[in-house]
Amino acid sequence: MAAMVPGQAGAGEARGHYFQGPPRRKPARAKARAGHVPVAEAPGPPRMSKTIPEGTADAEATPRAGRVALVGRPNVGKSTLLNALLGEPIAIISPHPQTTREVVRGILTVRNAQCVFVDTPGVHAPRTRLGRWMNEAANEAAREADVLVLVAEVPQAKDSARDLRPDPADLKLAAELPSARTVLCLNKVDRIKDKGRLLPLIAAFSRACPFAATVPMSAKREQGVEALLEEVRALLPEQPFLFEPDTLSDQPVRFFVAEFVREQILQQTKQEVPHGVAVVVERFDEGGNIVQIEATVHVARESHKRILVGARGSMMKNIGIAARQRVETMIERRVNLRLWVRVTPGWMENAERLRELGYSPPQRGEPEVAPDR
Ligand SMILES: Nc1nc2c(ncn2[C@@H]2O[C@H](COP(=O)(O)OP(=O)(O)OP(=O)(O)O)[C@@H](O)[C@H]2O)c(=O)[nH]1
Ligand SMILES: [Mg+2]
Repeated sequence: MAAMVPGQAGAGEARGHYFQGPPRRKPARAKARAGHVPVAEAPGPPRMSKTIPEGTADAEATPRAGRVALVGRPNVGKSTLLNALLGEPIAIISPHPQTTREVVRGILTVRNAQCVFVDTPGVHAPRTRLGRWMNEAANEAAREADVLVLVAEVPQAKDSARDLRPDPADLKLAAELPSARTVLCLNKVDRIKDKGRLLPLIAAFSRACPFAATVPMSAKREQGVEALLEEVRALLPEQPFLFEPDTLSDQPVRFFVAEFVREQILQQTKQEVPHGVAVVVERFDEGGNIVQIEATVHVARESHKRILVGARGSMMKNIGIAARQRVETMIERRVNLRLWVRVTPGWMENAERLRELGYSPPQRGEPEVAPDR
């Protein structure tokens, strides 16, 4: 079955650009699917897709489909959850808060249900224009969603005698969401040995908000993923699929390339450097045997550039190697990735610079006063 490229006329003509992808890896998708996973590349903005084997659709049942926003505070594990749900590591993850800056869409079609998961930036008290745009991107995704998953983390248990309590910021967020369509995902349950300690925490959450369901889970260990999928599926509206069933994401490969470079910077640098970095893919040429990619890494300060480049370019070299490997795994082709570092002072505050670096302004305009979260 040929992989379709969503939203593009004459996708079949792009057949020569489809590649064999890596074998499936993770549980939710793996249980539903068998065989190989082609990743598609097409002319114009490249996009990705996967193939579902024939015969998995339930012809009798009415299809369900919808947008499912994963929302929550920074660092609670939303992107880890997206990857666990999809069985593919498309979203970048790091121990730093505010890793995700723009929404990442990942599509999972299992039998007669299609979830268009939308991973969102963590809702936080913003200190820059970029931060305000990030919050608004999360709000917008929540407004447009059919189903919401509020991701909260089990708090670190310092005192084992005390009841675990919800973070007040989680309760504030919960109060703003449509509870009948919201599932609470209590992530990082692997942090506590005695699972009985979850009960008062769940009770406190339910007193504050009548969620449609609550699912304790560990996205990192891929525990509870199926249970969450079942709850989400039950809340999806009955309607035809929004994308071809074999679509993994409708975002272009270029977007993921920039994200994978940023992920390596987040992992290999410290303190304020990773937060001041933006990556723009300048060239994506897949015409030859090797895909040629060039990208510019923008940093806010000269001192950050020195750290990022490292002694005789060693830091950038390591970042480039790791990011290239990640891209090669995704598109199953050999890649030549060239990176440049450029100082672009104040890019996080300047709306024009932000647009140039690929960030989208809020659709409803910027709030006059930054939300206090
Ligand atoms: N112990 C534990 N850690 C987890 C779990 N899920 C995610 N993490 C870790 O939590 C950190 C943040 O994960 P992310 O998925 O980047 O969190 P996020 O909510 O997307 O963060 P932002 O993009 O900043 O909003 C990473 O270090 C993850 O490895 C889990 O189930 N258990
Ligand atoms: Mg994230």
